[in-house]
Amino acid sequence: MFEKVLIANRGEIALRIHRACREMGIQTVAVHSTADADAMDVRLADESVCIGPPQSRQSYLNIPAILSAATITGAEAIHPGVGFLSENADFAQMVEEHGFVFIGPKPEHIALMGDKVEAKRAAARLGLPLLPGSEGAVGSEREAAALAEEIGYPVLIKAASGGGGRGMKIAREPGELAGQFATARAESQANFGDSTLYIEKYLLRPRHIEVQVLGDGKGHAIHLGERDCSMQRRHQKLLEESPSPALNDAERARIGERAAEATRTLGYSGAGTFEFLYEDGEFSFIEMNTRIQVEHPVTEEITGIDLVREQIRIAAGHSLGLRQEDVSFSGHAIECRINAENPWSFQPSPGKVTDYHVPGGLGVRVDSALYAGCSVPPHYDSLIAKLVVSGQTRNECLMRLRRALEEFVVEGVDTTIPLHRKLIAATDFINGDYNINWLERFVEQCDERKSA
Ligand code: MV4
Repeated sequence: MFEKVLIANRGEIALRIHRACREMGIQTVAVHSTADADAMDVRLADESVCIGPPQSRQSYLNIPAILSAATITGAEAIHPGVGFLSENADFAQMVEEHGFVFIGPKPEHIALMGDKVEAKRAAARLGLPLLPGSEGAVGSEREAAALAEEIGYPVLIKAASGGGGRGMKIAREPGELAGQFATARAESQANFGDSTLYIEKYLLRPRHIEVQVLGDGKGHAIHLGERDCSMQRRHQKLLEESPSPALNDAERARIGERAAEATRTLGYSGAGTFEFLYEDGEFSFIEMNTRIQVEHPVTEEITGIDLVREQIRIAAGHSLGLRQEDVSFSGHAIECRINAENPWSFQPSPGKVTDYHVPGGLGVRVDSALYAGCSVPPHYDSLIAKLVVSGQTRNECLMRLRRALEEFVVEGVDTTIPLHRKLIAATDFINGDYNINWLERFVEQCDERKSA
């Protein structure tokens, strides 16, 4: 096992990785920008190295500075966390070339899944269900129009280099296709330096359901069930739960087994997530994420498996100790993302946290690097805490979540806590009856929004 790991990230997820390392007896190195010098994740690490000024480009995305920090501290492996360099295949490659271990999948798998056209081709080969659409890239507007007639409107034009909702354009009827195709092409070229596009049938009211997998690259792979991530707005997830209230046990087992099988056939190593849209009882693969995800704790809560520890063990060359039959699913878990932002306008709200009190008790977990008196810098993602609540049933989980949100105190910055309190009281949410469009409409109807 590694003796020392460098954590190439910040905040809540950096602390989460530190915790896994600590329990495994691994020394940690924090890297940080000047804006994060007093952060809790930096304080708790065994060593820390300042790698640059606040701007991400000059610090958390500064590859030479991170590799230098690993060299001078004698770290053996680098964990990229989420965001920043976590899905950068060139970074993973460079880490290995400099003699360190990248705690994540092989660079070729990161690159494969980063190209959404190649990812879909791979998914097709692996036997995963896909939406009707182009096989590979669409070369011209004429080709797109012909294909759209075949699959039927509405269609969605997506960028091969996009993902996570970036670079998508809807054509609702034939008259919209040419314009949307041209716009998608221009925006994709401008944003990603790549104008490759593909098209799919556009689903109007899907749920977003993703399957967590672990592979060891040596022929073993398992799934850890699904997470329902439909509660989102503008591609920012607000709340995630597992199991999904939309699936029955047969659907759950079937999609899990297919994802595990795909992971095994790929020879994938590490943690990964297959994203699906789910509508009318059908799953359709859309993307694969080749990193640990923000919402991984809900899976940990219902399986009891430490996903970051598994990532580290796999990266250190261990075979997956767990077999599918060793994984048991128990109860229900919900994560609320607490962001430092106005809950009605979603405007970021950086600043000094003047008071802080976290909820506790049975089934309540808070992953956060916040403390009373700390600063939330304006330069980064606004996620400041994850409230993860579990219970034996979804109803118990909901009751516990309600009281945990009542206890949570964050003063000095605006947070999404008031929105969570309101949304978990909504009948549709209580009934598990929501899709990816639900939250947008809910927020529009909130009176608080008008005065925000
Ligand atoms: C779609 C779709 C409807 N139909 N594809 C957005 C993020 C990216 N991962 C794929 N996305 C979507 N692809 C087809 N053919 C709707 C979305 C989508 C979405 C998906 C998951 C979670 C939230 C979303 C919000 C808006 C749109």
